[in-house]
Amino acid sequence: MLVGAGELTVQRTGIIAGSAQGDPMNRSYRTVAILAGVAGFGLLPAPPASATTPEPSFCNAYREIQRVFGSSDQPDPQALAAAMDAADASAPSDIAATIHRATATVRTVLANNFQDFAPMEAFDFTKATSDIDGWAFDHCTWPNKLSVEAHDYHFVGMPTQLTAGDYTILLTNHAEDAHELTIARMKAGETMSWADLLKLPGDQAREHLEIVAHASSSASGLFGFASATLTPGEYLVVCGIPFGTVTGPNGSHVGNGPPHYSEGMSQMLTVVP
Ligand SMILES: [Cu+2]
Repeated sequence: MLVGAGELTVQRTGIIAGSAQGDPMNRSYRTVAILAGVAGFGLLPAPPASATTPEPSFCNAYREIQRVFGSSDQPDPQALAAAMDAADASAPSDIAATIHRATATVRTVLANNFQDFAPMEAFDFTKATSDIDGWAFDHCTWPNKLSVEAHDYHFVGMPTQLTAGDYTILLTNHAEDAHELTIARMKAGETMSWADLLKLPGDQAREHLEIVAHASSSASGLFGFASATLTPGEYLVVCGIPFGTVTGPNGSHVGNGPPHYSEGMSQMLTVVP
């Protein structure tokens, strides 16, 4: 979840962010969404089996942070603050320092009413959130965990059919480019075909979609995290990051190419009862 300035821009230029241009509140939302699980902290060493058993309250708080930033348009600052308080209070010892560092960073942005995102635009923050994502995915006893890889330019490990329910998804970047995993379905009443939708630029495609879940993994080795409640229906799993987009400790660059899905980084997902 941490994201450098570039990552923030990546979020805004991905398919999920196509409608966010110029909207400061939406910008803040995307930033925190990243914190909440998008671009992971990558390469957290796998804790030994005897590592601290996470308090269920931490896992619940973490999911609440995910929920606050999930698919709604506007996160609730009070709900976010409360969830971070709960996460801090229940932080397991072996990841506590990273959790406290990340929440402190977000609080500085909340305190200035999302006017200054600089604290959350450092790659260190992106790395920290990635570490938390990976740790939580490994240790929390959530149902229906899915581990999906992002490659240039396709997903590996994303099922094409799932049973309806709650899912936790960890996206790991195995590529050089920044990637995202967005699960979306057509808005009610849409008649456009999926094939036609995938011919559209990201900002136009986004207008036809209801985003159900989103994870972003901004650089090789980093994690992205998403939780989703999937009801029966047909979904698109897609990456809308523009070609040429990279994020890293030495700087970030947002590409001006077409979205990754134009080269096949998408698949369908059928959710059955
Ligand atoms: Cu991609």
